[in-house]
Parts: sequence; C-alpha cells; structure tokens
Amino acid sequence: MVRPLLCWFVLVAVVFSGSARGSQVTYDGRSLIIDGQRKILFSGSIHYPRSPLETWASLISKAKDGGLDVIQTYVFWNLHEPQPGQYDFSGRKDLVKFIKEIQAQGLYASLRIGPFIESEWSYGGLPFWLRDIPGITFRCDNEPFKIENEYSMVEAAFKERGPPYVKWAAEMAAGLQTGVPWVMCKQDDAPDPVTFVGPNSPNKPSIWTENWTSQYQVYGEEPLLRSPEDIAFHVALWIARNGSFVNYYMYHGGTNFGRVASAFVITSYYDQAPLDEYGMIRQPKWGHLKELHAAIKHCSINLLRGQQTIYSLGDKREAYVFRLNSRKCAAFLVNRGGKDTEVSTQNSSRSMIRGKILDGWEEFIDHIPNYEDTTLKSNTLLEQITTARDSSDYLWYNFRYQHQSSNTKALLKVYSLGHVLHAFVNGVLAGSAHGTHQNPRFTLENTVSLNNGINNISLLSVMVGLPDSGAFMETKGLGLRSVSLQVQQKQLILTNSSWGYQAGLLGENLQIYTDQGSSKVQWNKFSSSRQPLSWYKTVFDAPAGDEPIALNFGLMGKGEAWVNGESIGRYWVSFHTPNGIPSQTWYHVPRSFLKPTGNLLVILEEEGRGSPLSISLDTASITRV
Ligand SMILES: *[C@@H]1O[C@H](CO)[C@@H](O)[C@H](O)[C@H]1NC(C)=O
Ligand SMILES: *[C@@H]1O[C@H](CO)[C@@H](O)[C@H](O)[C@H]1NC(C)=O
Ligand SMILES: *[C@@H]1O[C@H](CO)[C@@H](O)[C@H](O)[C@H]1NC(C)=O
Ligand SMILES: *[C@@H]1O[C@H](CO)[C@@H](O)[C@H](O)[C@H]1NC(C)=O
Ligand SMILES: CC(=O)N[C@H]1CO[C@H](CO)[C@@H](O)[C@@H]1O
Repeated sequence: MVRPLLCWFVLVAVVFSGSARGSQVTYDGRSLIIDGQRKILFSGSIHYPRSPLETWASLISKAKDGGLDVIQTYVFWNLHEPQPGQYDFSGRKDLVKFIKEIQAQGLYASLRIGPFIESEWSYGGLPFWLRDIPGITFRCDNEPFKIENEYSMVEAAFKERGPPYVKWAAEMAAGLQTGVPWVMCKQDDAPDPVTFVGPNSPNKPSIWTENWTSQYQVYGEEPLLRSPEDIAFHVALWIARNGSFVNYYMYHGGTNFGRVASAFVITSYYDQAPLDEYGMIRQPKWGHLKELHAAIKHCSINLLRGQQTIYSLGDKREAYVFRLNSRKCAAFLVNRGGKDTEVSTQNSSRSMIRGKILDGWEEFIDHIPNYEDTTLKSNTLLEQITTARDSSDYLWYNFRYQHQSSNTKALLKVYSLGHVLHAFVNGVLAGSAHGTHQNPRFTLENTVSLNNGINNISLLSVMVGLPDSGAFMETKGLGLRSVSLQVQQKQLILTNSSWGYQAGLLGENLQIYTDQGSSKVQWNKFSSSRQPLSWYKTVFDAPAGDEPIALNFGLMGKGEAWVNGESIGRYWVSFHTPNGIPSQTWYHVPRSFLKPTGNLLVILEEEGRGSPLSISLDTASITRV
C-alpha cells in the first residue's frame, strides 16, 4: 500500500555538535569533514521526550552497536517554553543531558533546532501562545514570527513572502558562527553556506536528512511496513551515488505521552523502527542495517577519495566503481531485475505476554453540563482551538431548546470541522461520529427524542491532537460549524442561537487522575453500567522482571490513561483499520513511571464501551526465530 507521505516537510536546520574533543566540522562537495577527515556518517533519529530518560543510555548504546555515528533529534520548543519566559528542561525534557549522553558514548549529535519541527508533534513544536502575538503569521517573512527553517513545501503558499524568509533564516543561522554546518532539509533554494540534501551546488555534499524506516501511523490505518532489504538497498544506492550521510527517521520512535501527538497520530511512534517502541532490537531490520553499515565503513576510504565510474551492465544492472589507485577499489553492483534476496541476519519476533487482569476498579461518571452551567456564552458556534486554547481535547457546546409538540422525534444534524463528536440530549447519549486523518470533517445526523418543553442539548466536540503542519497553521479550525434540528417538516438552524461553552471535562479540570485530585470526587464501586465519559480507577503492583510493560486496551473504546498522575497518552481502539482491528492495542507504561506497589491507574473512557475488567498488564518479550 502506498500512502501519501504526509511528513515530507519536516524541514529543519541541522547542526552537528562537536564530539568530546570539540571537533572542527566543515564540508566539501563529497562529505562532511570532521577534524580534517572526510566521513561517511550513519545517523538515526531518537527524540528525547518520546522515551523515558532512564532508557536514553541503553537506546544510544544499541544505536552505536548498530553502526550509527550520529544521533539526531529535534528540539521541541513548546515543551520547553509552555508559557512565555517559563522554561522547563526537567526529566524527559533534559536536552542537555541527552546530548551529553550521546557525547559520553562517543557519537555525534545532529540537532534539528526548528523552531518549526512538524514531527507529528502538537502544533509542529510551536508554542500555542505564539498565536497571541499581534500581527503574527507563522512561517513567513513576518516580523513578529521570524524564527523558522525548512519549508519548501509551503513556501509557494506565502507567495512573495516566502523566498526572502528562506534567505533571512539562512543568514541568521550562518551569522551565529556556531562552528558547525547548517542544513535546510528539502529546501532546494537553500542559500550558501547553508547546505541542502540535493545538493544544490557543487561544493555541498549529498546528505539525506530523513529516510523513513517505516511511517508514522494514524488511528484507523494499518502500520506501514518497510522491509530491511528495501531500506538497505536504497541506502546502499544513495552511497553508490556519492551520498555520504544518511539519517534514519526514526531509528527509535518511542511513545507520544500525554497529548503531544498531532491530529489522529497514534500514541506508539514508529514502532517498526530498528529499535521498537520499547527500545528493543527489531530483527532482522537492526542486524541487516548493521551489516550494511559495517560493509560501507570497511571501504569508506575508497569511497571518499576514489574516482567514480558508472558502468551499465545491461538489463537493469549497473556498477558504481570507486577507484583509489590501480590496486584499490570499491564497487556497488545494482540489480533491479532480480527477486529480493533473503537477508541472512538473525531473525526474531516480539510477542506480548498476557499478564495480570486488573481488578478492584472504581468508577466516576463525569458531569454533562447544561447551558445554565456554563460561564462562556456566545451567539454563534465558536472555533474549538481558539476557545479551548489547548487546555483540553474537549469542548462542550450547549444549548436549550423549547419543544412544543407531543411528537418527540426530531432530526439532529451537526457539521463539524473535526475530530470527534458525542451528542447528548437531556443527559443521554444520542449519537457519536468522527472524521479521519485524511478528512477530519464529518456530519452527524441522528434522530433524537425530545421532551415536550425545555430540552438540554450538550454537544461534546473532541480534538485528537492539534495540526502539526501546513501553511497558515495558526488559522486552522476545529469544532462545530453548523447545527440544525428538523422537527416534522420544519428545519431550525441553530448555528447562531445562544450557546454556552465549557472547555475540559470536570474530571480533567479537577485532575482526578492524580493522587491528590482523585479525592475531590465520589468514586463508586464499578457497576458495569458502561456510560459514556466514565472514569475508572484502580491500583496495581509493578510486574516482576525488567521486560517492557504495556496495558492491553483491546476491548476499550477511546480516551486517555494516567499512571501515578502521568499521562501515558490517548488511546483509541474502537476506530478499526480496514482489516477490522485496532490501530493500537497495547499502550506503553514505562517501568520508570512505576513504584514497586500501589500504582494509581486512572482511565477516562469517553465512549463507555468495553469494560475495565478486560484490561491486562502485559509484558513484551522477544523470541528468536
Ligand atoms: C559522483 O561525483 C563525481 C565527481 O563529482 C561525478 O563525476 C559523478 O557524476 C557523481 N555521480 C553521481 C551518480 O552523481
Ligand atoms: C522473521 O520471522 C517472522 C516471524 O516468524 C517472519 O514472518 C519473517 O518472514 C521472518 N523474516 C525473515 C527475513 O526471515
Ligand atoms: C435542563 O437543565 C436545567 C438546568 O440545569 C435543569 O434544571 C433541567 O432539569 C434540565 N432538563 C432536563 C429535561 O434534563
Ligand atoms: C451566523 O452568524 C454569522 C456571523 O454573524 C454569519 O456570517 C452567518 O451567516 C450566520 N449563519 C447562519 C446560518 O445564519
Ligand atoms: C525522504 C526520502 O528521501 N525518503 C526516501 C527513502 O527511501 C524511499 C525508498 O526509496 C524513498 O521512496 C523515499 O523517498
């Protein structure tokens, strides 16, 4: 299956930070040059906030063992500056510690500083508060913004404000005199001395900033698998064609904890990478690439200093020969005609071992607000992102409807820009609908039952992540756009009637997923009532051993889960792939989030499907094949 590649333009500036010795990094037309030596470099992306700090050393060491020279990461601005001037580099956000760990293991760091990063990350890494700066237009030659990189895909949309902006970004970067080269990913008009993957000038090397080891996955779709043979073939071909730098995106993906995933992106990130979501070695991908790296490194002097000759061997075959002198050469033989050869490296597979079924559940049903309960009122439907300000995925739209008829049936019609809607009439769920990653917009059309008299209609619009890309991202809208009720033959347009708003659910606003917050509401014994907006709570002990742990949510619906107050991410198992299975069944619980005993698990189940009695605490294990 070929899917449109939606992360093309993860465009960024790249800086190569020096090694322990404070290396000199320059480049020529062949490669990057470190301390006077041309280098073929293999790089892999690992994003520090997507893996627990306690696992960084092991991930970097497995990457080094797999033949990597460089670890690449973005810098996630909205994580580090949640409010203007308030900085946070604690825990998983400790960028300096991550870079020092790379250095301690003798590898280089490639830093994609953004500020715009895309990366399937909420708002592409831009802080939400940037929207409040008067006169701002993101990502163009706009004085209040003036912070970007990378961007050829959206450049045309900004017309004449595009190219000067690229020039400004390049001059600004070079002017900082960091002593390391800068790269603009996929920016074919990158001005000198900023390099580009192309390359777009003979004195710049061919470097490949993003070659996908698979693809990020979205809810409702299957994972995209890319075979080790296919990746290795294209990497070898790239090197044969004078390439000297390859970055694997991702070498290890990790987990989108909390609400950081962008629209419809699943919580597990690039699980199919050479190191899987849990940091375990994925064979034969990891091993096959390791062998390729070793083979290329073995002849890197011939490749970097030799003279290239290309021979056609007829019938889809060719040879790329790098001759150093009459006795030394290295050659790549390319055969596009034949079948894939099986890789010889060790194979293995991962299985999830069924663990303890959790019990001792208590429940709390969240409050469905009515128009009277809300403080924010408006005579029109408000846009969701602007109104909820990223404080929550949830925004309630409430109105009162005076029905004067003994005929109780009416047709409720709601058009939404995305992403999910649950409609309640007089406190009872009257219908749900959702969009998709490809098309977030949808219409809910349901027959509802009305009382003769006042009816409370409460529409819960749910966002499954902010956008992470596109031109004019700051103006993209979500939430309800039009609402109507058809009563007998009469169509009532309610779009501009009086609406009352509440951002966030009661349980969220009270933080009942924390130790402290959980006592602020009355929890009841679990009753199997399966109501929408149910909160479930229990405590559990950490499983013995050191295998990675994941909660099996296979029979649940949609929501979010917290362990000891930390969100392990959104889950959505009721949105099946075309093959009829959840896009993600297991949700990673890092061991570092756990105490030996008495861990608090709180789950918000939005749809009220399934039952917490089906949830087990499983472990991941690797078996050799
Ligand atoms: C590789 O570089 C050499 C020297 O610059 C050049 O002659 C040759 O055409 C390049 N090969 C490819 C495939 O671009
Ligand atoms: C590796 O093992 C898996 C699981 O048994 C199998 O599906 C796959 O074809 C094997 N791959 C190779 C290259 O042997
Ligand atoms: C509608 O909401 C009002 C105010 O909260 C409440 O008093 C009334 O009982 C509700 N009506 C129905 C039918 O639920
Ligand atoms: C609702 O009000 C807005 C702004 O006043 C107006 O542009 C829009 O046409 C109105 N929509 C309907 C359905 O009346
Ligand atoms: C970003 C990029 O250039 N990705 C390439 C990685 O390899 C596959 C397979 O050849 C290409 O299709 C992608 O374009």
